[in-house]
Amino acid sequence: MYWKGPGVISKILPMVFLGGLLTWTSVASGEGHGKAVGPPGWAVQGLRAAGVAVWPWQRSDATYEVSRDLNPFYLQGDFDGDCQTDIAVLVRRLKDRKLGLAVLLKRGERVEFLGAGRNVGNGGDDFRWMDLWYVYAKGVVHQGVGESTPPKLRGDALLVEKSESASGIIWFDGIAFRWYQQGD
Ligand SMILES: [Ca+2]
Repeated sequence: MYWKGPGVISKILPMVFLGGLLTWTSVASGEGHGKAVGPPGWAVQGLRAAGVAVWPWQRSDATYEVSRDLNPFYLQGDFDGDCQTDIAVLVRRLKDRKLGLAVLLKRGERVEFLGAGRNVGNGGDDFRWMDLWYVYAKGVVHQGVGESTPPKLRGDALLVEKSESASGIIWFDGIAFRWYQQGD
């Protein structure tokens, strides 16, 4: 009475299998919903070397994982001003889920973590407040809310924002990334 017969199972199993296969192939090929779900190929190696799992199945030996909680979850620009494209990727530190950015410079040879457990000015060490971010193209930075002099950008910067609330510019001074408060 409890045995529904092989007919049902033989119909369900292939559907489950096929569904799983389709999901896996669309993730692996980066074509889910018509947009890339992974950073560009050149960045993946640098991220992994810095302990960032790009895909969930890489977590076992990773300190961070790529977060896809914001759209976009990575931005490209020339953040150190050397005329090579760099990339900033949204990441989480696995042990405490603190959100931040991994910035890859020099084609991934140098990786800087901002947030995700590392303090960056008023941004703190957890960027979970951030709901908007974009590239602030190299140019003039206007006076923010504080007294401090706006930075002279040597490359592109990142503008990180809690919409209709606080925002800051994260810029590279030649040695390290720094925070400049824009609005609050
Ligand atoms: Ca660069």
